[in-house]
Amino acid sequence: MIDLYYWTTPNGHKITIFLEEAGLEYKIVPINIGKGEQFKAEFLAVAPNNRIPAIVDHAPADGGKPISIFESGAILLYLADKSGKFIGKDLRSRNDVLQWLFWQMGGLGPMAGQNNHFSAYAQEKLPYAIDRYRNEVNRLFGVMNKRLADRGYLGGEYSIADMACYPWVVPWQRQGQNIDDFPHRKRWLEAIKARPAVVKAYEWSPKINPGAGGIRTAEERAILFGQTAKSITEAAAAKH
Ligand SMILES: N[C@@H](CCC(=O)N[C@@H](CS)C(=O)NCC(=O)O)C(=O)O
Repeated sequence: MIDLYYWTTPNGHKITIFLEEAGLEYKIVPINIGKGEQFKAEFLAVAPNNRIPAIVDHAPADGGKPISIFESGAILLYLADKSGKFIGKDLRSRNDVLQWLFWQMGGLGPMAGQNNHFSAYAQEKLPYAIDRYRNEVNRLFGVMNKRLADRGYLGGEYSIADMACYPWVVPWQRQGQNIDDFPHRKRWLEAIKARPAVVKAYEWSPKINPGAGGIRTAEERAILFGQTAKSITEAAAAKH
């Protein structure tokens, strides 16, 4: 049994997609990041970066005590190795999957996150920041489209690299992009969207976070966008 510390965001969807695809048994532990639950001591013990997702595996392969993991890329890699699924089995295909997984973690995810922040969430609309991140996301979409021109999925076969990227491509409109400019990517998006496990993974959203629609209130913005090192020390102090 795996505990998944989850909220209904792209990084959360990556892991429900994997768990559904692999048919692993899991329990959702909701962490409402708009309410500040990512600062609770129990969660910080598992995820010291105060970000979802995180997991606890109660039956690790070495038969030892439960293992906790934070960072979605590390979680996907751990689960792929645990189940022997969705990661290339030979040196070259595994290498392909890992390159595109890390490309998502270091490029697409952070850039799309900043794009969203400056275009949708920032109260002050800064044209330089908006253009900078929208253009960078556009470049990354182009890189991915080219990669998909002559293969079905990023690593060849469907893998954790696709599961990591998919939730960040779904909101392409919100990212200020036109999917029709990226036909190979559009075909890839539709193929993944139609997978029964992906449909099931996204069904958690309305159950866990009914009426989800991003960060709406000043209180939510203060919790999410006003963080400094103090946020963690204050959370730790509040525990005692
Ligand atoms: N690099 C991290 C990023 C995780 C992340 O940014 N999670 C967001 C939700 S998508 C979060 O928990 N935000 C809470 C906060 O900002 O306090 C990963 O891939 O796991």
